[in-house]
Amino acid sequence: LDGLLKGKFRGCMLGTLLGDCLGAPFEGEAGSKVVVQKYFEKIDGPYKKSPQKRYTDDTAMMKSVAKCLIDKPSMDFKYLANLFVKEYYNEPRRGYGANVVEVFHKLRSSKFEDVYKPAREQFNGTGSYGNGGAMRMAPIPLFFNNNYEAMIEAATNATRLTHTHSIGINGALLQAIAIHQSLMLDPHEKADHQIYTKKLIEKMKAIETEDIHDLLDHTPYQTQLKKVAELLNLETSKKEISEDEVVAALGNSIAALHSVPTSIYCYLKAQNEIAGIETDNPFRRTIQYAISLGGDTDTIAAMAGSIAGAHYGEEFIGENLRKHCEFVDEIIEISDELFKVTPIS
Ligand code: R7I
Ligand code: MG
Ligand code: MG
Ligand code: MG
Repeated sequence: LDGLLKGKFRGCMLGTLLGDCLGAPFEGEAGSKVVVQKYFEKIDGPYKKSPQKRYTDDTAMMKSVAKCLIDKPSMDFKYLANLFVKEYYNEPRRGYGANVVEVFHKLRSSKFEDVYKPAREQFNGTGSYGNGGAMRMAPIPLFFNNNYEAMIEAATNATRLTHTHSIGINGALLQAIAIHQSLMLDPHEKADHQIYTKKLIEKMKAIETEDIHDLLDHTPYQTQLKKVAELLNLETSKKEISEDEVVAALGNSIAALHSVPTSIYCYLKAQNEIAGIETDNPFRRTIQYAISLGGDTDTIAAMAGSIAGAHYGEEFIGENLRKHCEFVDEIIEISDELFKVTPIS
């Protein structure tokens, strides 16, 4: 059982890395199943040496979250803010969100006096609703897999360092909850998408309680999740849903509300065959399909990949895909260190 969980840790962390690296070349493009199928045929075909795909801010920040848990298992958010800033100034050209860099500048110049203040000041005080909190979530549901309440609290605070808009925070919480749910599943069995989405909606009901005054819908994630469930139900009754329809219904942007539910949809849909995606492997199918939707491809593939990786575990992640990405061995090492410090009941 220990080995199973260790493999799921690796699968989840590699899911972020591989989705990020393989999705990054398509960020901001219109989706295309045909183009992305050809791309994956090359990557997953007979190995030809080629420059490895580089990871972006998604993995850079996820790595800091993992390091924080490894170094300070009781979670020290000032330390985490330091790690984010150090990482950014070391390698600023990793494709960070346009506005979040302002937070890093302010954190540094204020000497980390109040680590939550710079994020609160973003966008004239509303805070960012970008998916930057959600994209780096993976280590938190892994470490707190035994303690749901502690997971929610840590995920909230880790997000608030850069994102304070309730959409930004609740998107990160939904991502953590999805990983947490998938971690509990048997790698060789499919998740029942009706039960899976119903559970997510129930948990979001407990989270989307405060009125969000600047929004017409006060339970936006529950609304999105109901759409996810509807799309999957339509597919069960044999109706094919096009990528355009998915994007129109759920979105594919850098807004957390229009990317986290999309990632969950990608993962659940890719449990089964998808026309135009030629692979038997559900992990590859998840990230390939996510990238086919276009838009924020690195992040949607990274988030879908980490949920899928938490379900299937490392053994479903093929050698070919790994060879084309930088930092694979390092992520495995970090994942194993995280596993070592994780409290097991
Ligand atoms: O959320 P964040 O870390 O960006 C993550 C994304 C991922 O796709 C990464 O791969 C990377 O490419 O960036 O960074 P932020 O700068 O906080 O938010 C990203 C963008 O979302 C901002 O630059 C804005 O365009 C938009 N945005 C908002 N726009 C208006 N009002 C986020 N919050 C707001 C808002 O409140
Ligand atoms: Mg990125
Ligand atoms: Mg608000
Ligand atoms: Mg992105």
